[in-house]
Amino acid sequence: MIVKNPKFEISAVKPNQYPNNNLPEVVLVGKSNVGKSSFVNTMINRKNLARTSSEPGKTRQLNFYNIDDKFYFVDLPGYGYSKMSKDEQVKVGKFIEEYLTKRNNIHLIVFIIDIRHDPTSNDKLMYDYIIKNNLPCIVLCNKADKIAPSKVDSRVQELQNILNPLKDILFIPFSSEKKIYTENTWKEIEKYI
Ligand SMILES: Nc1nc2c(ncn2[C@@H]2O[C@H](COP(=O)(O)OP(=O)(O)OP(=O)(O)O)[C@@H](O)[C@H]2O)c(=O)[nH]1
Ligand SMILES: [Mg+2]
Repeated sequence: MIVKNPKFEISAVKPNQYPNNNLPEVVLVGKSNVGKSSFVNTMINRKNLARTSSEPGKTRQLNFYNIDDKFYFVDLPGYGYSKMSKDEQVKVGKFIEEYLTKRNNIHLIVFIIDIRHDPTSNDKLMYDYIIKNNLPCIVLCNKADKIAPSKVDSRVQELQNILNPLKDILFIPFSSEKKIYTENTWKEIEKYI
């Protein structure tokens, strides 16, 4: 897809703040620092439209990016950021859950994990939640630049064996750093929007 005019539209923490024009939404989910905001920038070819940081806990609200009035990327705060106070973790967890359960124009969850690490217990909880709620999902194994190219495919297989032994969900590698595997990912996203 060639993106021409991506715009940050709004940050939200409750339903009456969500955009109300009913465009399809493609939602970035995953632990803190895994590369959700970087993913948005990579796919739309902008350096810093979505704010990123080497420190976990950068994104604290639901951020809606309007992609050429065709769909939204919705960038969520990550989970598992231990420096966030317990109160704030609970608050953030609640508005993420509210969004995922109530929003009916979610067309796809892009669930991002780190290709180098086995899924955390929070990853497993989130994955199970997505599947139980019948949300359409693909899994991106990000930071593929961090391992040898010859190991990428087998590592993606390993991660799928852990989370999705039935192999009915698509698992693909990704790298924002090297901007590789973006074509495949666009092809998949386009099927859902
Ligand atoms: N090597 C490598 N680094 C990456 C990649 N994607 C993201 N990063 C780095 O990982 C760090 C975190 O990226 P973010 O995009 O801010 O992560 P996030 O998931 O949005 O984090 P939160 O907002 O805290 O939930 C930054 O330093 C990025 O440069 C990648 O594909 N490869
Ligand atoms: Mg972020």
